[in-house]
Amino acid sequence: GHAGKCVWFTGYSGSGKSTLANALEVELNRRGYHTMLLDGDNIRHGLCKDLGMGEADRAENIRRVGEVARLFAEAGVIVITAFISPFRADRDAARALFDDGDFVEVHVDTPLDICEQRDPKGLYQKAREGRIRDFTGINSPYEVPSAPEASVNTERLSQQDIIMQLMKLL
Ligand code: GGZ
Repeated sequence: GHAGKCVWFTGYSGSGKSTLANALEVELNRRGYHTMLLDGDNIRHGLCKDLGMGEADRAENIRRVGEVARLFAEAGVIVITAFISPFRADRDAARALFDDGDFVEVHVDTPLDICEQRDPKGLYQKAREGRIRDFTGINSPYEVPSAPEASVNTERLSQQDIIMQLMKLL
């Protein structure tokens, strides 16, 4: 199929990736598009349950997500992914699986201090207390995308504005 694409959200834990990914999926479905949302809930508990949060395991997680995304896209589905995907090389390897224009990288550019204030799962606090190793932004790096198709600021724009911005890209 040739309508397939991948919309790849990247950003810190608590940045709003999953919320935006869900809202984008709802909007695409409303317009009649067939979509597949890949996130930690359906990937890290199944296909990638053997993987942890060290750098090599994250690379493997993202590699598998990229390959699954490509398979769905080949079947004509619009795939939306929501993973921190902190390493540029891993995101670029996923991008390389797609034709030009079919991989739309979206940096959810919520500042770390805001993500840490939100702390919806209490993970930042745990990480600060030294109870989680390799926590992105605290003791594991996040490499900011150098040329994302979109960079969205969840503090300044409403969710609806962001979704409209992304729809124009697709
Ligand atoms: C970052 C972690 C960690 C560590 C568990 N670092 O906000 P969440 O909770 O629901 O999403 C985060 C998720 C990160 O998994 P990803 O598959 O997106 O990561 S990657 O793309 O880097 O492979 C967070 C939770 O798991 N979590 N431990 N150490 N986030």
